[in-house]
Amino acid sequence: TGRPWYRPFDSSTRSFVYGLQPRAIQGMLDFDFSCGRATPSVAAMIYPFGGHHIQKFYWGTRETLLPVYTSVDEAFKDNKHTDVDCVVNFASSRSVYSSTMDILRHPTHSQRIKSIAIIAEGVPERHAREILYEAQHKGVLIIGPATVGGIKPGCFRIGNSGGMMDNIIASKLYRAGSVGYVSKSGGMSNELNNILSFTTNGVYEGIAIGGDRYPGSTFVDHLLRYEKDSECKLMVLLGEVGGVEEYRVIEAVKQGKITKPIVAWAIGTCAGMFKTEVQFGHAGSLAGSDVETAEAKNRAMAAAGFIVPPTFEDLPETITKLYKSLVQKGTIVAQVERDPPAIPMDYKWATELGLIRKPAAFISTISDERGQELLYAGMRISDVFKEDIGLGGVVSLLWFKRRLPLYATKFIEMVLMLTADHGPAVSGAMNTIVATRAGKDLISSLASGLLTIGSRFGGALDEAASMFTNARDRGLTPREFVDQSRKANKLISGIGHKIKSVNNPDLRVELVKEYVRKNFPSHSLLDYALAVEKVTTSKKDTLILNVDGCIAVCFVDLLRDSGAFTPEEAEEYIKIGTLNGLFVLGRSIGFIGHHLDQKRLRAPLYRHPADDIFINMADVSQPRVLGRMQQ
Ligand code: Q5B
Repeated sequence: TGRPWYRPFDSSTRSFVYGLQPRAIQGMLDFDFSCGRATPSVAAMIYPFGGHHIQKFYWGTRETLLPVYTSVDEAFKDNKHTDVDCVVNFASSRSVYSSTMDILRHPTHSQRIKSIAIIAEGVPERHAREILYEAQHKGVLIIGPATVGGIKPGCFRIGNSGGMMDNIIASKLYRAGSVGYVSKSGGMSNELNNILSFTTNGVYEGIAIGGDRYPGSTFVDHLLRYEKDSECKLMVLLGEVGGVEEYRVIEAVKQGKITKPIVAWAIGTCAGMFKTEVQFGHAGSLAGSDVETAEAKNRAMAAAGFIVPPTFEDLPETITKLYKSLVQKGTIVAQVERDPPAIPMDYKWATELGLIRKPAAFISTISDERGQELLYAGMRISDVFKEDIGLGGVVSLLWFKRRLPLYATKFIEMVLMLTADHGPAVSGAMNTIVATRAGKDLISSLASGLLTIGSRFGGALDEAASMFTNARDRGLTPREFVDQSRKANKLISGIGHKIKSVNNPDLRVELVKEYVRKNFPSHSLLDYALAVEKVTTSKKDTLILNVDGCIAVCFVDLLRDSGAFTPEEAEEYIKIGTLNGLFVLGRSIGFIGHHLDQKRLRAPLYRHPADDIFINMADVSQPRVLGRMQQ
């Protein structure tokens, strides 16, 4: 990639991210976009589970696709990503060793990778040392383990370094400044990003080396790079109690290898206030000897000519002074500040902040599963059982959004039980059976049966409700209603049955009538329908009030006279097809039963006997010629 050794990251750095880290990658891409990068800094992901696939990310307001490879080898193969020279390794402490070694020891492509950031915490020290040995051997810069990584403003962001996008913008990390810093922790790096944004022209590069005792690269490694890089004008070293890394920097300064000004502070000066030795957050932040205390380090760094503030609180002022003097000397030439870029905010985040609103595409008012407990029309599922509202109660909640009186929910259950099946010969059951025998699955066979329900079979409830209601509301006598229907050549829905008749009554209808007469406050429409039945059966004894018709008129009585619905609601439920729903729901039980029955019987494919079909092609024996040829 032609970058000098001291500048591993620039605005064309491309990386592989090891691990499935969509949020971190989106953060990297948002950062890239804010910097005005031409291409995303992540070229691909490597993730051993889930197979080779592609993931979608935002690139500004548009979307871009990134491949997910299942191994390091697959990512390197065929020279697909020759521009990649960095790996951000999110593998867990268990797999970070093998994945990093896979990269470092890759037989043909390991030379391409120049830097690896290892994010995992808890990497065994032996593994960390072996990785470091291999990396040094191959000339690969290791950042971490146990680090957020680092950031090169305007160029490249390692994983989640720099925090949320609003932090990145506030700390002006979308463009380069002149200060190179090193710290151990990601949290303190964020603090430095912030301090440097208001005390100087900003960060040139910042690296958190990680808190372990054996970091893959140390303060001095990065400071030596900054020394060499002419764009970096001053350095900040934020050390801490424990270890001797600060002394290696002192050594480099003494040897003249580092000449640029360093503002430095070792955190943990409060350790002396404790009676016993204090282990701070990081694995390495424990003073093993006097020289490892923060106090001793600050004294030694000051003695070596570093600019060490009296306290950490004085750090901003100390940096400001140094920065101003460098500007005065002309070492730093302040650039014209550019406007912070507009970063598209994630919809979810913007909604959480209350910044945007959007009309919902759907409205739903019957159930809610988002809370701790599922709600049916506001009633907790546990209460559904506690109060034993039964299936009728559940239907009343989900269909009518209210509790109905017990006689009504019992009626709903009765209807479902009565309509559950009517033998294998009815059209819907036949279709279910034929579909099952053709090898279809339960849902297809059920659907095949359900699709048969219509105005003649099982789907006559809605029209029956509306015809009887209209006739009665218009003040028609039963005979006038029958006569008018006949004149209009219209069959009365809810009247007539293929096999049931006055002499062979449908006992289901008898049960419904009995229940309604006993339990409903009013059954005026049922009475009207029975009067109509008297007229129709006087003509033909199969023209009885059938099961569809009887349930329909009784349900209208319930809607109109139970007191649970307004007149408008009652009309609406008749109009929107509620009543056929009762037959559909009930009969689904039977259709599923027929499907299972046929499966159990291993029933073979059904083919209807041709001799049972009168085939007559007489009227097509001389095919008509259509269109132009006819002329
Ligand atoms: N006529 C049900 O027909 C059936 C008349 C009528 C005035 C009428 C027929 C009909 C309306 C729709 C209806 C639900 C097709 C039925 C159900 C569930 C089921 C099914 C099961 C289960 C029966 C003979 C003569 C003709 C007609 C006249 C017939 N219906 N007049 N109003 N409604 N009803 N469907 O027996 O002068 O001789 O020409 O469409 O309510 O589906 O068990 O099978 O649980 O699964 O073939 O119970 O009534 O009678 O059509 O030969 O007519 O009566 O005009 O007069 P049929 P057709 P004419 S319950």
